[in-house]
Amino acid sequence: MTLHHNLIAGEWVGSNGVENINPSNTNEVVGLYATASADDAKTAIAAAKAAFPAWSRSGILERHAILKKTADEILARKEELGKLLAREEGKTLPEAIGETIRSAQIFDFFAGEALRLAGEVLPSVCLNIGVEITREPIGVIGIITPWNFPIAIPAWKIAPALCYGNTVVFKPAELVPGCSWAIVDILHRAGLPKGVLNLVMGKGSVVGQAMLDSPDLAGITFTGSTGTGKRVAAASIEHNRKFQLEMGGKNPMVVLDDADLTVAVEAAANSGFFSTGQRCTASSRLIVTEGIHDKFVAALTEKLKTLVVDDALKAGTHIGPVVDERQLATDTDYIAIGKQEGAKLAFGGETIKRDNPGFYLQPTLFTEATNQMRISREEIFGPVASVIRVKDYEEALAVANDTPFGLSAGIATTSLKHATHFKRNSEAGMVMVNLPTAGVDFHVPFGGRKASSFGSREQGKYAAEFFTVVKTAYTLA
Ligand code: UN1
Repeated sequence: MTLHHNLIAGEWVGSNGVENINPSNTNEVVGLYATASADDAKTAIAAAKAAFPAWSRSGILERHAILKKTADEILARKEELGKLLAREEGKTLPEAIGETIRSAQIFDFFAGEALRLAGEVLPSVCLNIGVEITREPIGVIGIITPWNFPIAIPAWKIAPALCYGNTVVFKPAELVPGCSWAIVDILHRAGLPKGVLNLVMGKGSVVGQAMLDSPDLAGITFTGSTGTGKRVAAASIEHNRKFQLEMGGKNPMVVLDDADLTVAVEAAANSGFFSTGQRCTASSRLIVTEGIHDKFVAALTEKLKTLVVDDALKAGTHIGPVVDERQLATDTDYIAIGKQEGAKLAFGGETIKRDNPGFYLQPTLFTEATNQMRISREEIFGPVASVIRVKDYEEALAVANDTPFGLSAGIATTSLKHATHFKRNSEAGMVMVNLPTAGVDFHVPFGGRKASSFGSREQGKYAAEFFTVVKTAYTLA
């Protein structure tokens, strides 16, 4: 099997390979990927630092062309890359192809943004002085990405970093190096100068730690667990470095008596269970008012019965496997905790066997849950959701906001008054009306509040906040 190397200073290097295993069939090795050492990470950071002066002054047409070429190749190879994604991560092939298209759209968007870099010109309060406000790249950016969106999240961090003239050291999640390797290969062949983008695949404790400890990273953008996010924050403050964190969620979906039942059930099934519930935007707290509660639980349970859990590549699969053994153990531990806490297991809860050995788990629904239970407060990151019964809209809103997290929140209602009030009063970064809490656009800001996020928003033109620094220049006329 060929070894996929790390890219450091424009060269493909590295020898130690680890196997990338397919969670739908653990007998299958998707590929062999190099692991970087702490010294490799240091060399990559030095290469990115050396490449920064030239790249930060590169022409916008060059940046546009490279990002556009990358978008076009990803799109042209969407079936192949989607299949790779489904094999390494376990989301279904249609979901994986969708994510691959999204990643092409992100590169396309930032190819355009490179041509739209702009500033402001203002008069000074003093006579005969002009003020210019411009945005400059910040320097070398460390990018650390999670396993659940192996191609979209790398895209939405790498594309703006390069678009605004930064250089990059990129460490993808250990479990899913395949898509990351593929997009780095595409960007490299699209003509990025040596050292502008470096790939260091490997362990968080080794490669990630070397990045956190480096005085030469001007910024780190991280998506992953709350625990690691806190370590990124602490190390970044130590080094006076900019940081942007996207972490967990415990997203509520409110269902009111006046909801369209079909709309509510579709939204809950999608955001609770699709992508195997492995999305920080998944809704795991279904907060349902009394009048519709029993009908909603019955209809959602019927819907769950129809969802096929199987190999991610099989036609007709709705829910692929859990990503690995460790995540499966977390999910089943939480299912046991939910039962101990007194929630009622309304559907699922069991691991299942399929033709191939894989990490298959039934979509799992608890009812009679309270918002104080651990299954309602802690992020599980699996296909597990709980229904919390409430009296009315006011109680639903209070319960929705009573959480340490604040990424995304949804409401299913036909009342304009309640939808409007919820949009205004939800303490989440993103609010969805009659839509799933997960599955976001690529051209608008993404991010949350409270323990879900830290720093400025990702995606769309708001990405410029993190990837640039503002300069104010005064000139005497
Ligand atoms: C989506 O719901 O479409 O890690 C995107 C995550 C998020 C991305 C969610 N950063 O799940």
